[in-house]
Amino acid sequence: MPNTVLVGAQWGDEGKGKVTDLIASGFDYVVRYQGGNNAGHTVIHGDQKLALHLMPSGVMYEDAVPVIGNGVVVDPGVLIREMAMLEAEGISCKNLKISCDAHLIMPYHKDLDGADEKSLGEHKIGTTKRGIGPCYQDKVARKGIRVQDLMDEKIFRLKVETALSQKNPILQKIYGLHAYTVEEICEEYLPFAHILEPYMAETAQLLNEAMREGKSILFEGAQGTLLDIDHGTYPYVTSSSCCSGGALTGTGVGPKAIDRVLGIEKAYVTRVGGGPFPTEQRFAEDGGTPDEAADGELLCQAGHEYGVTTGRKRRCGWFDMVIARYAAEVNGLTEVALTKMDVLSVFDTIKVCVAYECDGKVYDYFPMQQSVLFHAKPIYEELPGWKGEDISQCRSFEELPENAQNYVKYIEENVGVPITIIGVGADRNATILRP
Ligand code: 2SA
Ligand code: GDP
Ligand code: MG
Repeated sequence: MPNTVLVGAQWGDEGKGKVTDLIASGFDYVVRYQGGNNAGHTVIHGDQKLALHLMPSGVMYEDAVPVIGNGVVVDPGVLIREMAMLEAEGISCKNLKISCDAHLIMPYHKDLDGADEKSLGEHKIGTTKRGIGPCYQDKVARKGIRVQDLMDEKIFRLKVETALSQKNPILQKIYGLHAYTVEEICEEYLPFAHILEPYMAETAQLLNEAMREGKSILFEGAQGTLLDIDHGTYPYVTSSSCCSGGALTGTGVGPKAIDRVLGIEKAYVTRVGGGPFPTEQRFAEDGGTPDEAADGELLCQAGHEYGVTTGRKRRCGWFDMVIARYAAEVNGLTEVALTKMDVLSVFDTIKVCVAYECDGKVYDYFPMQQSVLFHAKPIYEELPGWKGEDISQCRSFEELPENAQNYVKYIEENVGVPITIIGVGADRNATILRP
């Protein structure tokens, strides 16, 4: 199998969990390289949906080794609970490897995430409040506490003490929140060490050794291109490198390791949290016009667009070719999986944004200035739909209604990357493979 990076090409929730699960059986290792338990990746197990937050979606196959790379931020309590949930479902986590260099999400990170958001008022980012941003802040500031620190009680205590000397005044004096004692944190975190120690590994070495032995790796991205700290709609982004480049820094493999970059795109677009979204069909409660609200609500209900981690209603809109082309470039996409095509069966006609208009200027490329993106008016092409046709049983491209085939071809031609996988339902097998 070619070593593959699987990356979200929009604002996350494109169906990465399903596609990872679909292709994971062919790989020896499935590796998460960034983000933390802000992610919510849905996989179907038997007749129920499982939400994975930290565990790579490859855990569903016993032969694929799931790896949490150094670029991930780990909330150890959440990870242990997730492992217990999976074991209770009969899914073994015994092969899991956790990078010793991954950073730990500490209790004060979660408090600070909530407090920072509150202080931003209407300009808030709309984070998942899982402590992701504050944990990455400490990593970059060289004040983080890592998974390996759990292995030595003396070092762990010392690091917590140093961290608290800086965090407690902020928590208490600026935000009026609880100040932690070293003992309190050690009591909660040190027991995690005994549970997690068997899984801790030098994962960069492990993966490089595996590649020398001819083993294959699937790198599972979380969130999406437009949420990337560098390439996304900053500051309305997450704090990690979601794009394909993050797969290298977040695991410790070199660029020559990557053979294939698979971008996951929904057949429409969703976003959860704040920030610009040119093709958004705003809900009535968000000030949308009746037409917009009707389309937004239809997408949301037909697509069950609610956050897997927080339960928030996702903002919905039409497919955006400008961001699709941008994602193809910044990730170096070699293939695309187009998911949730079945959801579009509720529309007579389907709009696709081909460019933006702002102050009399037309942009067919991702605009340089964020303010343009905020004020951009989408220029749409309207394509005929396949309303009322149930495409969820289609298993070959030729079985799709002609207008659905044309929709796929239209996106493929305009983005310039082959669409090799088409999602027609949430199940693993509700998929069309296009060799
Ligand atoms: P954070 O918590 O610091 O990463 O939030 C920063 C922004 O990143 C967005 N973000 C996400 N967007 C889509 N899906 C995500 N995962 C969950 C899901 C989200 C949920 O699968 O549905 O349940 O709400 C995810 N994680 C982070 C976030 O909304 C902010 O805009
Ligand atoms: P991820 O974060 O990219 O893994 O995506 P999420 O799991 O947050 O959200 C995707 C949702 O769409 C999940 O509920 C999936 O079960 C579902 N899903 C994935 N692919 C398809 C598809 O092709 N059709 C339909 N109807 N649902 C899908
Ligand atoms: Mg998700």
